Amino acid sequence: MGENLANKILNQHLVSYDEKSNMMQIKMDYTLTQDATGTLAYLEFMQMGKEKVQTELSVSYVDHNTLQNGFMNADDHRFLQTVANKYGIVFSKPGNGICHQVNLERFAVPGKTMIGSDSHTPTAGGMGMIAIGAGGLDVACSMAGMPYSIVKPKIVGIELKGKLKPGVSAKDIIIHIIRLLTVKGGVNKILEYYGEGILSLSVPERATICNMGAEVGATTSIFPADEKTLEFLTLQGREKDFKKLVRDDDCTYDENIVLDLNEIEPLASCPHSPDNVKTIKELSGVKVDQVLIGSCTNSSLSDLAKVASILKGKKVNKDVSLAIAPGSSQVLKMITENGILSTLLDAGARILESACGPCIGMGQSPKTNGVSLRTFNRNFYARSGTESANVYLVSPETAAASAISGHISAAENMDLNQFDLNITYPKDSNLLIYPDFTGEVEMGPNIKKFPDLKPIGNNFEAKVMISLEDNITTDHIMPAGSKVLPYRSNIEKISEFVFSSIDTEFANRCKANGGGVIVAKNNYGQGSSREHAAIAPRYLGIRSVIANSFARIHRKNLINFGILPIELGNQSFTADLLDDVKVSYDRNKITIQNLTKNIKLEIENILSDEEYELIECGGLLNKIKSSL
Ligand code: MIC
Ligand code: SF4
Repeated sequence: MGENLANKILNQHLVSYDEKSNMMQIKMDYTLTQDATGTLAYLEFMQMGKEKVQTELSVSYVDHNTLQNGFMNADDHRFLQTVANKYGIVFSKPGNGICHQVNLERFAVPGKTMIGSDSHTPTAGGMGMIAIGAGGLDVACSMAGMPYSIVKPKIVGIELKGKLKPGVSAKDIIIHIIRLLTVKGGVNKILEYYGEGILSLSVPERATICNMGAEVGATTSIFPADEKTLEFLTLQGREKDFKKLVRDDDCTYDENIVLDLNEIEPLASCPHSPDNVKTIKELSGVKVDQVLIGSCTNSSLSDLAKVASILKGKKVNKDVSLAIAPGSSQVLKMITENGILSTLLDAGARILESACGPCIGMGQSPKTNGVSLRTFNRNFYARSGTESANVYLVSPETAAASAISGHISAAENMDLNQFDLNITYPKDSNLLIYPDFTGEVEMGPNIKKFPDLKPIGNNFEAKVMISLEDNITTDHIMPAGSKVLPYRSNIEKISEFVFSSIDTEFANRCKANGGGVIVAKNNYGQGSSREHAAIAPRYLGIRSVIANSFARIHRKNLINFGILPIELGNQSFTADLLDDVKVSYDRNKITIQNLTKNIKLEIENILSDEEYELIECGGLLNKIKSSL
């Protein structure tokens, strides 16, 4: 029997597989970091005693914290650049673009594996890579040459049939899939796309689909490397990087989904979750205050060409603010040369820097109760910076059509191909710096020593510090935005903001009680890979999170920093029953006792041997340091 594509690449990179725990260790060829997670990742890497990175390629991008208000972010950027130069990492300066977009343009190669300290690392699946998002410490370990452990994923085959109708886009395909699977439906799964329908999707469109596989919690998503891939690489002057990579025709999948592209309608993810989906028809008439086009999901040249085709000769509605962030300096240069930029400006658009910007709450917060349409990938509560705002995720086509009409509208009967994209792509950027392995690492005052985290112990009594619902995101746990992001390399300071958007007293309560435990329901920790959502609670004394289920990356981050994730599964003993608890655990079982209600629950300890050992040591960094 033949192999599917995901398993082909995984098997070529397999270091070991343990049947008992169902964990596989994978060799990672490439690593990616961005500045908001990179500072910690490199501080961690520097404790591992290596003279240089052990990967084929490691790239450090600056794209999140580009607002330099005060010295903090500039200190971080300088630290990142000097680390990169010393240890052999390519450095992408601020302004060069969003990591996932630049990676596609300059570095992604079919068949390679990549781990990145950003949950949208799977974007590179659009180029036929197995690219996985992880916490910074896991990326640091890969840079030090260690393999990466994942639960052996189930491979879901998604067959695309037919062709999209005009005005419907790759974004609508993935929003449709998110509606089918929900925000937790992809955990420990790889989504593999195939079928005649993929032949009409370009690499940037495939990348949009893989990017938002993160929104169902998937380990990653992948498309084959075929003639469309060669077309993209040729335009980039990288045809030598092409390698045909497809599934065997007689392969099978663990699960199957079939989608007819002709039947997909323009869709929107409504506030405040990507899986809260409605059709644009159902939403027509909703008045719009702001339209934002950009982010690692939809900021490619072809996205902006469609937007400009719709805006050509038209005016942005007087009550709408339209802002556009081209995904990279390459995209910006190209839209400057082929008339797209002047079309956008003539219509009344604001142009933003090539960076994450408003997607991570760096500016452009909507007005009070504002309606904001965004081509981004996350509309979690308060992520935009305005708690009362309503954020909808839509395609670039819908965004542009709505910017003109002033209310949510689909792009019907519009010619989307008014710009020639077969132009010469700039190959080199002065914003990419290649390392010469010299110099010393510069650590400005914003870079603080990594705190010592003690093991939690096998028996402890603790108070419940917060009790939460389903689908708590890492944006709830550790908010981002322009006020908090500058402290990503300062754990003491950033810990003051844990849960601050939903519970301003959380940090103080933890301090007053010497920490405690967190209880929650399903899919705790969905969204971003930020390990700060584990380190900062641990710093505040959180010992365990007791939940029905966890999102993949966050569960690993908790273990990496010595917090015990207790997974209740479908137990009817829900989190609500807990207040003061006593927790004890050994290799086989975990006992939770409610001290005030005299209830006791015993559950199997499902941690793997490796995970159990990490909890006992107080986390992965402690383990690595003790073995040096
Ligand atoms: C995000 O989109 O939430 C981020 C910001 O890119 C994060 C990383 C971070 O928090 O720094 C992610 O997706 O992993
Ligand atoms: Fe940046 Fe937004 Fe993409 Fe995260 S989702 S990498 S913040 S553009």
